[in-house]
Amino acid sequence: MTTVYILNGPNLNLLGLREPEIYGHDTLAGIEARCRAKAKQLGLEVVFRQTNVEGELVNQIHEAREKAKGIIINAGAYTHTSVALHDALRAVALPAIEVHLSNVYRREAFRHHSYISPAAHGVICGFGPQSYELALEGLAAILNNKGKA
Ligand code: CA2
Repeated sequence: MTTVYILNGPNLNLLGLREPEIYGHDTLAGIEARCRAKAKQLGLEVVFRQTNVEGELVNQIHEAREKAKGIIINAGAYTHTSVALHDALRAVALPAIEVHLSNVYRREAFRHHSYISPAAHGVICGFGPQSYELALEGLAAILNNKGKA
């Protein structure tokens, strides 16, 4: 079975508990369940992780190099700050999809820049938890050579 890593960054463990007007009512566990159901339909195995620590995200990206064929990443606020995540994604050279629950371009200007995007195959934002399911579909297409590489 083809494995994909779904990596989540800081504060996403609080989903469903705070700021539902921005991030909705789903918890991260609920999003994980939706991802597992979608991955099953697509014939993919999912490793789903969350950490508040930037270096742990770097380590998880490195781990994916050995254990996975692709990465879906919501790096949270590190999206807008982390050269280390940019470098890690470039270094492992796996197809990566950047996801965001919110439409970051409708929000504060500091969310309009991403260090992840130049290292990603594609970006999906603004669809709430469905952003993750759309990312899984896109990644599956890439891995089946049906998506633009
Ligand atoms: O829209 C997204 O998915 C974000 O990656 C979420 C990040 C934010 O910094 C990015 O600009 C966009 C923040 C995640 C914080 O999640 C919270 C959940 C509940 C309460 C407070 C924060």
